[in-house]
Amino acid sequence: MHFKFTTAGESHGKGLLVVVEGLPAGLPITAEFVNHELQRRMQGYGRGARMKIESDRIEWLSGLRAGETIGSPISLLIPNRDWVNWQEIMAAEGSPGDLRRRRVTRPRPGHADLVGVLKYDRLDARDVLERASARETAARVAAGTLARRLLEEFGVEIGSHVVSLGGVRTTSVLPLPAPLNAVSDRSEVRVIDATVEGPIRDRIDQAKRAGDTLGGEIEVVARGVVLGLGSHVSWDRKLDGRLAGLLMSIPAVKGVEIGLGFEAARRPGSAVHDPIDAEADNATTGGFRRRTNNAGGLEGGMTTGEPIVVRVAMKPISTLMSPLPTVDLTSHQPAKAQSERSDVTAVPAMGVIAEALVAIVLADAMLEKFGGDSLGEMRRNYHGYVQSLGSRWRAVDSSSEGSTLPPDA
Ligand code: EPS
Repeated sequence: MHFKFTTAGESHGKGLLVVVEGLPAGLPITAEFVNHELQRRMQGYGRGARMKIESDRIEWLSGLRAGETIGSPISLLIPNRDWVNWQEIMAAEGSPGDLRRRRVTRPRPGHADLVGVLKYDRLDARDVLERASARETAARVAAGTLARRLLEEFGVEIGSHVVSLGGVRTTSVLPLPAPLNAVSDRSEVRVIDATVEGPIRDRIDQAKRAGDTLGGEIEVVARGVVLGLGSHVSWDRKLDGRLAGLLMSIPAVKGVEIGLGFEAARRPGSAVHDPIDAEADNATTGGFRRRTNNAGGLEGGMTTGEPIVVRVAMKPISTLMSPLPTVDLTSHQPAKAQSERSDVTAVPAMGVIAEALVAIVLADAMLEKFGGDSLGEMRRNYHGYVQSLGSRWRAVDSSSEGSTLPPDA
């Protein structure tokens, strides 16, 4: 079984549609639970006027009865409140007529506009930007929240925080609070280091005045993930690759690091790899623990049972209020790029989106390993695995078979 999902919908169309398949029957979930995550995604200092218009809430279309999944595909709708202002421009049918004069013809450097119109052979960059818009991430957060609900049943907690924004870095606060979001969600820029809150806000204000935009980095931490999700045996089963792939698909994301990430490349092995200790009562790690977690919870493409730690870097949004030079596609003359209402930064929101996508990858790996038709079946599979994790090695210690093994086997 796999967690499969698809999204549809334009930024200023009627709404966003999500279809999720693979969740077992019997998983309790409410619209309120999903709406809470959608609201979290809409927050953050530096967001634009659109977020004052929207109030994202889902409408279930299928897959649920009496508050529980029934095993069939789940579909849901997130209506766009802004649709009322765009009905004419975004009408599904009718002649282009008047729209010809309102075309987007000055592609923004850094945006999908130019490549999209050429590749798809369109005469209006709106046909591209509507789907390239980060509005689509609302749909992914909804899908990811269903995954998060499944993971909760198995004791997994996922949170995130901003580690840098507009070049202002937070100092690391270790150990990280748990649950992480209880602290980061209290901050308008989702930092847990309160001393940088003011400087980051100032940086955003400054960029806004200059008509500029800002990028930054976030960190996602997933705790309580059992050892052994993913696999070392084939490239497409390695969980680090699956995480990086999905996270890199967030609009404007340019980099993903796991654990120490790029810093690991600069250190000797003795300062990178996490020494192993025995910890008999730690069931989800098979009776072991790591003194450090530089690996970010993944070795050989498999979860170690330590927290999964992933950092994601986002470039500044490509819609600038002080637009960059481009070419007008109708005249082929130099022009200023299209400047639409947009955000100064969406880095705090990106953390919420990244959490949702990490949840999707983990739920997918859980379903692959323990999946069943019902939540009860999945639970039995999970607990059976956890109970037997490492048991053969424990038996070796006391059995005669064990004594025949070399001491370092
Ligand atoms: C976006 C532009 C802005 C953002 C939008 C992403 O929207 P608009 O063009 O309507 O002002 O607010 O993000 C969202 C709508 C959202 O829900 O996150 C873009 O061009 O990518």
